[in-house]
Amino acid sequence: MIFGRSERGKSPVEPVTLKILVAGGFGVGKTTLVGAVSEIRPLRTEELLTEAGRPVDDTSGVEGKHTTTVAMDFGRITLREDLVLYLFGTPGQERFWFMWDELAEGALGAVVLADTRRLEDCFAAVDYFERRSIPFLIGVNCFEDAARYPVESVRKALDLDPEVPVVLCDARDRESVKEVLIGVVRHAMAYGAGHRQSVTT
Ligand SMILES: Nc1nc2c(ncn2[C@@H]2O[C@H](COP(=O)(O)OP(=O)(O)OP(=O)(O)O)[C@@H](O)[C@H]2O)c(=O)[nH]1
Ligand SMILES: [Mg+2]
Repeated sequence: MIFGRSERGKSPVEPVTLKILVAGGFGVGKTTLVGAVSEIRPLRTEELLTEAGRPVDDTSGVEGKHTTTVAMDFGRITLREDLVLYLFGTPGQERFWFMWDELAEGALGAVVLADTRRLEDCFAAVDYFERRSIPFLIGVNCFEDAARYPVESVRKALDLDPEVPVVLCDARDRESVKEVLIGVVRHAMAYGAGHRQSVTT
């Protein structure tokens, strides 16, 4: 087959690229999730949690944790030949929330990770996306030592609108995270179409 100059070296389809945010409370597994699926070495901006930070960094419930994200996580995953997601993990701690508006710019949708032992930690993220009409999905990151709750109780506890999907996941597992991301894209396509004027491509 003969290709013209413009086609040479090009992939057959130009993929659509979508931006997805990964939000949720401190230490819920955002950096882990981005790292589990990213096909490029994820960019991380982790800093050591230090003795000096102890009064402001509430590590109760995540005592094994030694680092925290200070700006963002960044990763990429090709869901299909024609669909690429760019993942932006937000910093979990309140003192870094001033960065959220910039990270949210142009986002198609978001995953809000939740830990059932500290469900209240994701209230702020839920509020944030509700207020801005950014479609989101709740991913319940199932830590081994946390009690399992039916998704309906999580939905109730978070007082979610009925269309917001709630899924159980394991932030360390690539296939599980892929399902979550497919869920966000589907939800955002269905729900976002009527609510938002344009989708970034
Ligand atoms: N058992 C278990 N541990 C997990 C899971 N997800 C994350 N972890 C661990 O929990 C800790 C916190 O995970 P991170 O991915 O750093 O959390 P984060 O949400 O990025 O934290 P911040 O950026 O500080 O808000 C790490 O030690 C992970 O290894 C999980 O699904 N199961
Ligand atoms: Mg992190």
